[in-house]
Amino acid sequence: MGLQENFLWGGASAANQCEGGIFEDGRGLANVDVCPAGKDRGDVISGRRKMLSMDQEHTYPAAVAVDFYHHFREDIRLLGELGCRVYRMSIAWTRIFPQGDEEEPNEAGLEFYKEVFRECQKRNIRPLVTISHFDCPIGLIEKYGGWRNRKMIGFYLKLCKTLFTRYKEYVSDWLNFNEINMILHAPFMGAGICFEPGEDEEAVKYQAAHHELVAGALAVKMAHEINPKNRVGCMFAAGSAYPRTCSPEDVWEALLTDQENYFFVDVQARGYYPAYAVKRLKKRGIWPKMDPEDEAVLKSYTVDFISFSYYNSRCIAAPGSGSEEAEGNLFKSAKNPYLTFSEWGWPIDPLGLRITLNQVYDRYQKPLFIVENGLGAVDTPDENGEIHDSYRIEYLREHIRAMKAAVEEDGVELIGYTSWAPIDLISAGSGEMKKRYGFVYVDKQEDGSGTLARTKKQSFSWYQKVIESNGEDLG
Ligand code: BGP
Repeated sequence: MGLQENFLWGGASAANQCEGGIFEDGRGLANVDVCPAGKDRGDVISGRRKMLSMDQEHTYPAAVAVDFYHHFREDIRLLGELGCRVYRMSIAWTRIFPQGDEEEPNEAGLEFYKEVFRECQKRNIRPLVTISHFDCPIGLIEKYGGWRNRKMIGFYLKLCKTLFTRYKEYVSDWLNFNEINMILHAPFMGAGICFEPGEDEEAVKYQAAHHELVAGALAVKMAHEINPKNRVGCMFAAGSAYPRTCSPEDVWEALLTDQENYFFVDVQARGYYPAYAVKRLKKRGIWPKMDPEDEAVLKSYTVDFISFSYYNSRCIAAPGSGSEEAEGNLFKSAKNPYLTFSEWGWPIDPLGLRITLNQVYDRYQKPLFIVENGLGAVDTPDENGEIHDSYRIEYLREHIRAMKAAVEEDGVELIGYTSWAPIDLISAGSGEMKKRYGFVYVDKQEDGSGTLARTKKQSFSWYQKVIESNGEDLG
């Protein structure tokens, strides 16, 4: 019993939340660079306020982030010390193709990631690379409107081809899009979409989703052709929807919420639009425009595994039931009276991870990979500069316990677990620095000050033991 010996323990991050260095070595500007911190962020990431460049009034946390661009050797050494067997990271598209539609890639950008992969190799860490983690060149948004345009498929595949060929000897595990279902909730951040006044937003989102689904399938095809060892997974923001009560109306609403989420994985893992989506999109008059070959492409190139982020479950009440709201990973839902909540109001539900793992595995029967799970909290160093983050240990311990139960007692096939995020970084949802997830504290403060020095938190040695014991010693 226990987890398989080669279980992939590790940590996960995203280029735009840790790298900084956005003007270095020929890198171009991306959607994620121009998402400001503060009150306007919500309107920008949802595509309702068009912001395609930086202004003086706002601050842009991705510009420096935690400066992984200049600290990657130290950071990867720390990951090695933690015992990470895998590092999930992403590529900043605009380091490779600064505008997105160039003929030739930017060699300096390619060199940077090669160095990152070499460093991983030195420490026996296997990279798991997200090709697009909320990342779209501004050049492609200005000229083509982002993923609403079918031409994006070609630009994305060009990026894929460059990555698959250039990094053949370093990388064989890939994710095509981070949290693909976020296109419905944060379409500018997820897909570079800004809405025009009066247009049917749902129609635009599902058209863009279709382009990503086709692009993702063609990426699977290309990855397998270039290197038969390549494995490509999809990635979605998971968290089962619970009905607020056993009233059939609440149960029905919860089912609709799950279907909205699973839609993407249904296509990527099974290879076709599920019946409920066909009916509803057609009835709403927003069935996406497709090319004749799309159906065959989706059918032929399904993903090798399914990965997801899990932060919380959702609690769903029928419209008009007047129940209180709770926050969550870019989704709001009803407040679950049986759970406690993080400082950011996200529900804490470890058993929910076991439930989600079971539901996803029952539905697809493909290997699963938990590629994000963690607790965003304010960490305050004590007078000696130490951080006692027992709340984080508690959160992770209970989630890992639930994960192990899903594997050991329920038979779920699980490849690995990468916690979000081993080293503090910028929050995607809020743009804040003070919402920290790491085992390593970065001295970077909300106002941009700080030395960027890295310090291990209490949770560092705890996670080290977890990995060392392959999840047997949870402290
Ligand atoms: C997911 C993203 C990550 C990460 C995480 C935590 O949606 O894939 O990029 O940021 O959520 O969310 P937040 O940063 O909003 O706390």
